[in-house]
Amino acid sequence: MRVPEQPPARQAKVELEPTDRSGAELFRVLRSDGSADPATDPKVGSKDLGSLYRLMLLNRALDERMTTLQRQGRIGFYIGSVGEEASILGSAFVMRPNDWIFPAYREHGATLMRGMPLPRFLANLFGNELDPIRGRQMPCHEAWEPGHVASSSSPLATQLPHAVGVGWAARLKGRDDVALAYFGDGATSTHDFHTGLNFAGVFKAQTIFLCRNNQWAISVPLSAQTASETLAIKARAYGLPGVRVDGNDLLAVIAVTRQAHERARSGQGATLIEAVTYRVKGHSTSDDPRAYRKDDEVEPWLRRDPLVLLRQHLVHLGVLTGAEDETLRAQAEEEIRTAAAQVEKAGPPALESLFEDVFAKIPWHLEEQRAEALSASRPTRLE
Ligand SMILES: Cc1ncc(C[n+]2csc(CCOP(=O)(O)OP(=O)(O)O)c2C)c(N)n1
Ligand SMILES: [Mg+2]
Repeated sequence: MRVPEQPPARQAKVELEPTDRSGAELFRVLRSDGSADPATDPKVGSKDLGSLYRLMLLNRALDERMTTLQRQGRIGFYIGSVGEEASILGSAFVMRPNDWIFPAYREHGATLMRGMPLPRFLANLFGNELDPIRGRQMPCHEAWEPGHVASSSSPLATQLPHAVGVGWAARLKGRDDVALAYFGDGATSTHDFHTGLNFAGVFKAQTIFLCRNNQWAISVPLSAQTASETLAIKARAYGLPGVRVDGNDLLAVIAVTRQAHERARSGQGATLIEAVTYRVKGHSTSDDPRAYRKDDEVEPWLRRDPLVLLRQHLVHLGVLTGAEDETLRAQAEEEIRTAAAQVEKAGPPALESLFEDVFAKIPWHLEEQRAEALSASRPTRLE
């Protein structure tokens, strides 16, 4: 049976109170000449701005290199964040070491910022013997407990109730820890989005909901995802503030996340931030967006690339020259290339490891299978 084509949903217009920031207007700091609006500038020092720019370059180089390795058949899968780096790095930058991060699956930049060593991250992609979980987790699904980064979440929005639990526990214990949960526009259509925001509203959980509205949920455009005027406006129904920010403007993301962080840590409760951005590449290396969208939709977003906007700002401040920029780019690419080449050299997990890590005492039938697998007639490595 052919399903009749639906007209795209109409975004309903709602009258907002003057102080509300969940309407269509975007909160911005960076201006077109590269300067920061003094009225909204979060005043991040140039040393921190430099570190953020270097990490953004590293994140971009990582995405590019891993996509190439996947195309060459050297890793199985990759999912990146090209174009969305400012919303990820800007918000993670505000978090303190005692705070917690609950990623979806594109927030590798945040995980690296929280101190996960690059080789350890890469080992998950190769799933080789350097990977502590020996290739059993999906590639690109890192976790970094020492940096308070929970395991990446493939099932959409299941991380929201987890982040609310941590944010609520902090409140009950009288601590000022904050939990930041990342998710996409598509995840706002799930029951866990509702459960998470509702619970956070009622119990004033110390949680920040960071929605990366990158306009697409694989092949589903935002217009088919919701009839709501914005995503931020959904916060109102849960009794939370909603803020709509330019997700490609690093400084704007930092400014609004700081306010949400201050609100959460001082016991005033959660905030929903809608970071308006764009998924420049396919959903993952398993997707070809040319099947469902036109290139001319992408083009205007390339001019608002978060890397370009931040570079313009650094040049405007006089802390970055074109030559220095070239050097930093080359360094980022080299760092990724060297680390990946090193990690790739490791062998696959030992065949024996198939039988480990599930039972404290291996049951008799697995003992038998292990003995058979390890017998001389069999290969001793997983290929
Ligand atoms: C509960 C659930 N439903 C469906 C899927 C399949 N799925 C994986 S990613 C994705 C799209 C998610 O889009 P969005 O939330 O906008 O995040 P983005 O990938 O754009 O960052 C879907 C539908 C899933 N992983 N989990
Ligand atoms: Mg999306």
